[in-house]
Amino acid sequence: MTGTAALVATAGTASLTSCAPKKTEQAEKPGVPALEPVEEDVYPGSCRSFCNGGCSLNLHVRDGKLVRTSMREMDDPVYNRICQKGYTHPYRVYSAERLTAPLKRTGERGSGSWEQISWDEAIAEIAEKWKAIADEYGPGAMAAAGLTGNFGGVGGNGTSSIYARFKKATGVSTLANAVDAATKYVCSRMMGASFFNTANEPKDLANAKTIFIWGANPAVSQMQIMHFITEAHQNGANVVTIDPLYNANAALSDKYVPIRSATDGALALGMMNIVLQQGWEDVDFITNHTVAPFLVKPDTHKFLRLSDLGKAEAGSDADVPVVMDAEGNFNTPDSIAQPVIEGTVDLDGQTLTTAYSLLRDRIAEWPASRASEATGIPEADIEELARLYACETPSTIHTCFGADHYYNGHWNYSCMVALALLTGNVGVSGAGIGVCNAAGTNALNMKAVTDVPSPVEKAKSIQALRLEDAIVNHTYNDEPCELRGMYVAYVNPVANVADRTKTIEAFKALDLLVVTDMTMSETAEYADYVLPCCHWFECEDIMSTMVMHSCLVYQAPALEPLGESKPDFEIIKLLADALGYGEHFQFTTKEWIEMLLDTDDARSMNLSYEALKEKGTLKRIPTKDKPYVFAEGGVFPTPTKRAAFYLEDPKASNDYKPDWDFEKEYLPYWEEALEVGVNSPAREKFPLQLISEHSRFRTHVQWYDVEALLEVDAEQYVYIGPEDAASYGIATGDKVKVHNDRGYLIAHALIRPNNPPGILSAVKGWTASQSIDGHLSNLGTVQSNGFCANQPFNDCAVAIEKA
Ligand SMILES: Nc1nc2c(c(=O)[nH]1)N[C@H]1C(S)=C(S)[C@@H](COP(=O)(O)OP(=O)(O)OC[C@H]3O[C@@H](n4cnc5c(=O)[nH]c(N)nc54)[C@H](O)[C@@H]3O)O[C@H]1N2
Ligand SMILES: Nc1nc2c(c(=O)[nH]1)N[C@H]1C(S)=C(S)[C@@H](COP(=O)(O)OP(=O)(O)OC[C@H]3O[C@@H](n4cnc5c(=O)[nH]c(N)nc54)[C@H](O)[C@@H]3O)O[C@H]1N2
Ligand SMILES: [Mo]
Repeated sequence: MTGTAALVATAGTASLTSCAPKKTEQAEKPGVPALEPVEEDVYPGSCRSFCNGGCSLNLHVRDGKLVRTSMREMDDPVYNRICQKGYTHPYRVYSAERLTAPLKRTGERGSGSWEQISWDEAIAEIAEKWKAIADEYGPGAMAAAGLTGNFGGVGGNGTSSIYARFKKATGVSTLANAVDAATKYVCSRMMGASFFNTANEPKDLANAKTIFIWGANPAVSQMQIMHFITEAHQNGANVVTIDPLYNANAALSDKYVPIRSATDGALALGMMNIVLQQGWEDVDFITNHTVAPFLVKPDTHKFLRLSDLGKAEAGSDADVPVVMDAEGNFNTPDSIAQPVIEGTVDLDGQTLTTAYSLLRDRIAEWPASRASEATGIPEADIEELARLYACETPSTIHTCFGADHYYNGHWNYSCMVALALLTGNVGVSGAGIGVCNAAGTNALNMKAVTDVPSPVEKAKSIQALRLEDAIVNHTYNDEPCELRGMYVAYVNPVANVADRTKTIEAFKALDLLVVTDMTMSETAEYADYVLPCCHWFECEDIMSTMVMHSCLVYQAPALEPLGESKPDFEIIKLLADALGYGEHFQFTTKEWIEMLLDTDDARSMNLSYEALKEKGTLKRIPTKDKPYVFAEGGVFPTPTKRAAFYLEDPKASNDYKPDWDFEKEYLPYWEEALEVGVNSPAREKFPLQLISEHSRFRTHVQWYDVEALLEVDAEQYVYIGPEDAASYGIATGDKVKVHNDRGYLIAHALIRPNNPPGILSAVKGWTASQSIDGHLSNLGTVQSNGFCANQPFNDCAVAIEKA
């Protein structure tokens, strides 16, 4: 916050006076003539970019206009940060692309013909059509979509927002985006928490001796984390980057390990093989904090439980898995201090095996030589990686979605998580695997958010991977399905769902498509009605989830809504009212925040609306100043409180039943990716892989309209390594066409030594109108894993030619 800021009593409008604006003065520098003091109000704001940085900003407002943003001091100053995206918000707020009035389609879908209508007309017409669809086909024939646009906890797509309440009240289906889903799925089933909750707080990286940047690009995609890694490195931590592309993290690492794409699971299995050979496993952790001593019944694959011994009712809470002592007695884990973790036991004519022995058998299938063959990493390097990770501890795996965006994503991550468990690198300071969200605490009154009646017993979820089925063919999982209309906010499926041509066809077939956005997104182009929402700084909100640090961040309504734009919070209330649910939506944003903070947890951390508004950020960490550690002491948020490298009852997250193969799910498992695997048939016609990179200058499409950033990042390139460039006769600056059976992208080529032979890459987030021709999202497949629904963006085989 600006150092000498004095409180002033006035601000632009009555509604703004309560925001504790600050007046700032230009600091005098020796030798520089003093400038006229500048009158400006400084409001607290929150960047809501889905880099999950959740940075706190000062919004400098003069005469009601945002003139600049600056870093705002956080309640925990180690998270004081701002990036080029945070600095360029004024360009977004006043972008020529901003929508300023509701629009109604007048021509064919996607023809770009619109007429401006009033809010009253728009809401009344939408409600009428919505109700007609719900009356004819049921409330679930309308779906709500939302993703990264704004995770605000009041008016955004945050789980604590009014949007969550609206979905429940209307009984709409949810469009399941199936992005970044393999990691979430693996972490939930193995460690009891979603991927965004299984890492320690970022500042705890200072306590790591070894950091593997494995399938992540923190230099670009987790800027709130990167400096902790560089600081740890300067303080002596080993930093290793495992990535098929040589990126900025690789450049600062002690060791860069170029891995063949989507073979991370094989690497983790090979490393575990070495760990076991060398005796580097953490026996105490395995015994006491994992399912290692549980006994697996061969017929059902389930653990032996008290009910099998006649000591509890099957399925009751008391029916816990049992373990065995050295004398062969069975009892609950609490009653046996040193359970047997290896071997078999005969019981009632069956041979039961400990979960740990089953894991060891699986690992034994993966000697370093096999892992080396699969990954392209020399055996000696795999051995060194195993030693570093298991011996130079605590070790953190900083991972994100590099190995997730493949058909085999969840297999890659199940092996990586098993490696962390085998070596005891979870649940202690300096260790962990995953990404941190809100320092492990929610503290919000989530029950109140959805405490509203719903017209459906259970809302349906429709995978974005099956839009064509659900909308065009009216079938989903071989059953009749009516998906007739969609309300799209905070997301842009036409730009981001794989196989874009199919997405467009599906959206064209909808009876009603309503898009609420700040700008005419590529999805809005196909809408019947486009509703203009405010920029984040034009409405009151909080960032409560999807932030990596440990603070709750306040967003003051610093600016008047541009044109006729309205806050999403108000738009949802208008829609709810017109649809007949208005009585459940009688809140102001202040009341909503107060409702969220009405919990004992929030009170115990002194989180109140007034304090939040005054300070802008409030630390909300149950462990006070000590960094939050996930599953501290090895206590996992699973039913058994243990982590599971063996799953007795694996549940598919993919609801397309025919492909379920349980044999691949009980234990860590790995097989090749779908299109970019070595023997994939797709490779015959399309020999190259295309990796999507995330942009340093955008999050997905957001910031696409910022002139200042377009000056330094003027166009989307296809990156190609020197070897491939030579063999295809391509030079930097050539127009190239990257294509496969699904579509193409035409862009200029840029030869970059970072790309090894066989791998092209391109930055995602460029709109169709910013591309020479085609679109990156034309190229990806919606063919997803038989067990885990996930969009495999990088599992993408292509060919390249000069255009
Ligand atoms: N080819 C390819 N495709 C990919 C990926 C890839 O690697 N390659 N990555 C995928 C991943 S990881 C993700 S998470 C998705 C992201 O996909 P999306 O979440 O669809 O990303 P955006 O296109 O940025 O869409 C966000 C939209 O929300 C709007 N928005 C911003 N703020 C607000 C607000 O306050 N209110 C409302 N109503 N709208 C707002 C923005 O203007 C924008 O149009 O993309 C996926 N798509
Ligand atoms: N600036 C910015 N930040 C963002 C986003 C953004 O668009 N811009 N998007 C946000 C979102 S929604 C997401 S999902 C996250 C994504 O966060 P990250 O997953 O960190 O995303 P990327 O920057 O694509 O980095 C992934 C890295 O994995 C590598 N990789 C690709 N394939 C493999 C593989 O098979 N194995 C291994 N080991 N590595 C592989 C890539 O080369 C790349 O270096 O970033 C978030 N943060
Ligand atoms: Mo993502």
